[in-house]
Amino acid sequence: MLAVESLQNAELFTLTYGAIVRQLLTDFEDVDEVNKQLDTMGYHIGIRLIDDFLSKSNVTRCTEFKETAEVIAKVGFKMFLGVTATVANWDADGTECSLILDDNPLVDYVELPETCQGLYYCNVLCGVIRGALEMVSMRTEVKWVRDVLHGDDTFEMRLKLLKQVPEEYPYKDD
Ligand code: MYR
Repeated sequence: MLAVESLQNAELFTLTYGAIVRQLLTDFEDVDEVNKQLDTMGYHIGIRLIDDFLSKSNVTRCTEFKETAEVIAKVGFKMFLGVTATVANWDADGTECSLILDDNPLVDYVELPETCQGLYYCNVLCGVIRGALEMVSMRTEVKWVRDVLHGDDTFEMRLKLLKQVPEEYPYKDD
């Protein structure tokens, strides 16, 4: 049996997340629906977490999406997950890239059973990024394209900028 005292925070977080996914699978009995639920859950976390991120990280606001992707990979992932990611595979117009995780503590004790092969276990992370970016005026689409739990050699997330809404001044010049 696991002694709680011997667990690090990160391990507790990993196990707690596992329990949430298991509960969603029991409640919805459909992996596509669970994927959606995890993404939505992440979105709600993301829209709250951005303030914390901006105040703790002291990053200056990015002007380029390329810069934003690097900040997420090197500062955001490090702050909330303790790992970094590599930004790669940019498309020609610089609006779509991949974040390749160097490591993924969320899946430390996880193996997908046969019945859950379509599950994107880490979908919460896609939602977190989508929610966080929406709060800094970027509408994005975020999805997994490679997943170690599906037999791929790494975790690769595709991040696509759909629309960058110009930030408005809080007052009008008359
Ligand atoms: C800007 O463009 O002005 C800076 C925006 C940086 C957004 C960073 C979002 C952090 C999201 C962290 C995701 C962590 C996933 C575990």
